[in-house]
Amino acid sequence: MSQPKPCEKKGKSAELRVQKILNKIESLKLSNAYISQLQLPKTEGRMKKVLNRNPKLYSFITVLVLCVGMIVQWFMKDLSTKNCVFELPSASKTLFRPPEDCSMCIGVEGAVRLANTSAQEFEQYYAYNAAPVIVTDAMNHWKAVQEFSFDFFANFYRDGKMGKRINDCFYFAYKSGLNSLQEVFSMDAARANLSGEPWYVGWSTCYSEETRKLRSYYNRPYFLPKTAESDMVDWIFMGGPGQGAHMHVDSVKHMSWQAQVRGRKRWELAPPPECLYACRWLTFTLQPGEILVVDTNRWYHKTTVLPGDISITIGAEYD
Ligand SMILES: O=C(O)CCC(=O)C(=O)O
Repeated sequence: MSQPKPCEKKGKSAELRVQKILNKIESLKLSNAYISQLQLPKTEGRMKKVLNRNPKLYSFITVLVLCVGMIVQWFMKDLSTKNCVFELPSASKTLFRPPEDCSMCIGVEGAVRLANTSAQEFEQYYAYNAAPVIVTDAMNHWKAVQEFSFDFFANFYRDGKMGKRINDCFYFAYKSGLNSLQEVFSMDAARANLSGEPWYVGWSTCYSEETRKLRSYYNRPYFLPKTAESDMVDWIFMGGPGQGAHMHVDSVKHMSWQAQVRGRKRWELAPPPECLYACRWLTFTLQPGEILVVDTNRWYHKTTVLPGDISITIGAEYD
């Protein structure tokens, strides 16, 4: 057997000393809380000596501690206004999406148009199916059809207390260059009336009070399954011809309905990349008064507002 090296000897004696201390603690029956409060002056002193001898190490540790402190503070500030500490970039969500079963889109040739359906029929054939469906008669008697306009939302957010808090939730600027709802509702009249620089934006409601107030202008679509529930979050997309959402896939929780309150919008649905050879690319136009039901978590989608009126869409998820 070979002789133990000096460092091995040191290791052994340290181990023995630790074991002795542990035995002593055991015999004294000290509580963990008491032990954790004990000072370790020798270790502290040694640490100070090491740091005094290495000013570079000392500066590095100081900078590190400062940085960690700043990051923690930033996260804590973020926590108070957002639901999540980490928001993954949307591209990474798309990259790590599990592959789809292409039976979701094989044989789907376009969006089916329906009217005079029932919640029962809709649930049985359409509500949880990946094929897109357009219901043409579900917006009768909605006040939103007469009332919704750029000015309606400007007044809703500008004057109400929601205006000050609205940026806490989701907002999509697309190519508008408008970085917040405040900026949207501060644009000049010519741009707002679609005679200036084109724009298109989207946002979600943030607060129950805001959603409740908006919902007094539209109803839960009559065809949704009786048991289906929606969160207190609605989505609004608004903007002018030639504009829209770029091709993307969502990572929301559920299926959604999207009501075309004003204007006309072309939808392009692309199958997930792994199904490109098995499924068709779909294109259809949503007319004012029509509601689209589509699984935006599975179909990649892109929208373009068609010439004419401003496009205003309201939508929500349902389970
Ligand atoms: O309505 C639009 O223009 C975009 C809708 C959309 O991208 C979505 O619901 O994920």
